[in-house]
Amino acid sequence: MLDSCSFFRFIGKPVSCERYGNGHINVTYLVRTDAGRDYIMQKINHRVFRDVPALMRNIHAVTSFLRTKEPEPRRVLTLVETLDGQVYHRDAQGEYWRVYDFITDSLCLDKPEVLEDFYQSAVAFGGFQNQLADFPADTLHETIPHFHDTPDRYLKLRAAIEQDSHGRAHEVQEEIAFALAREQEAATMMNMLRAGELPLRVTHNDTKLNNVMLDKDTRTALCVIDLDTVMPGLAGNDFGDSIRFGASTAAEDERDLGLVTMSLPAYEVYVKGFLSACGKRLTAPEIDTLPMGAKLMTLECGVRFLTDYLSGDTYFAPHRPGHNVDRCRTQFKLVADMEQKWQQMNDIVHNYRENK
Ligand code: ADP
Ligand code: GN1
Ligand code: MG
Repeated sequence: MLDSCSFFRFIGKPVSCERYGNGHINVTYLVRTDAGRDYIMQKINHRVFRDVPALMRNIHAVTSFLRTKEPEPRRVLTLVETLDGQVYHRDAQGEYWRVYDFITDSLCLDKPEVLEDFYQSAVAFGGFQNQLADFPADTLHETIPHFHDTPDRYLKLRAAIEQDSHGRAHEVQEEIAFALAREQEAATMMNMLRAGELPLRVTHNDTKLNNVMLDKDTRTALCVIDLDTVMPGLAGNDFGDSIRFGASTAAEDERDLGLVTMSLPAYEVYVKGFLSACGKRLTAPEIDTLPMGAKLMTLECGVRFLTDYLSGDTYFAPHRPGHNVDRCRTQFKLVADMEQKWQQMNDIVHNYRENK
């Protein structure tokens, strides 16, 4: 892997390059140099992101735009150029590589250790939307078409059930039934968008807690990372994906479903942080759809894991047999729990909207 390093303008000579982090999509390495500098080098998944040059143009444009508003190095991702001044390198095997400055003295959490961590991620993602509100959204390439088009995710699920290419459908009948029972509701947000009731915004689209860096000493938000899916989208979906991941009381792949619930205190803290960081930008119907965003992003993610399981695990890398069905089950458990807590979820949003 050290070979790939030779194409980038590092400060110092790379001395080590090791796998790093818990992402599902790209392959991430930590590169250290003899000048004491650290970098993040990533092999970009071009099976998922079909047009890497366009994706890198998006990231370059967005990070350059954010940089005009924020001079502190650790508060915006900084791309490291190749020796010939490009923002990515394509190797002889056709793989694409990019490098970022390592965000030093930071924390990246898979689970909030204290509620304040989750609040800080809400501030980061709300602030990200706020800062990009005047970015020209129509110049962004759609890096994965139909990414959060939930009805389209259902079409793909139906096709995978029909094909049953790995003979697994009989094992997941309960999960299939759970998903299909909610198919109509799953179209709510997309229907509102098409009817002009929700605005299209520049969104992050993958607002997991582990896509935010916190300062290791102050534990306050530093920077939003993982910008591959920055595209036009819905604010409620950005909110919702955060709840899906960060308000869960267990890991995304927990096998003991008794441990998996949606924490209302965590949800409340996130509502507060998100509305305070981007609230004035949001319309009343957008704010009203935040609980639905949480439910539908969780349902959609479960549908995606289920589809991938049925199709032979070609998208989300499994680390054990049945990993994607385990992931699907946690998502559906969370959806069921949100259905129980639906009234409180709506009350909390209304309460903070009034007090905003
Ligand atoms: P993926 O799309 O595979 O999730 P990410 O871009 O989120 O890839 O990177 C994976 C992990 O690498 C992150 O969760 C984080 O821990 C770490 N990481 C990514 N970029 C940086 C950075 N600039 N500085 C420090 N750590 C980073
Ligand atoms: C993937 O790349 P990562 O691990 O942050 C996925 C998200 C899913 C998430 C589930 C480009 O995110 O959409 O919600 O896994 N990213 C892509 O953990 O598909
Ligand atoms: Mg990530």
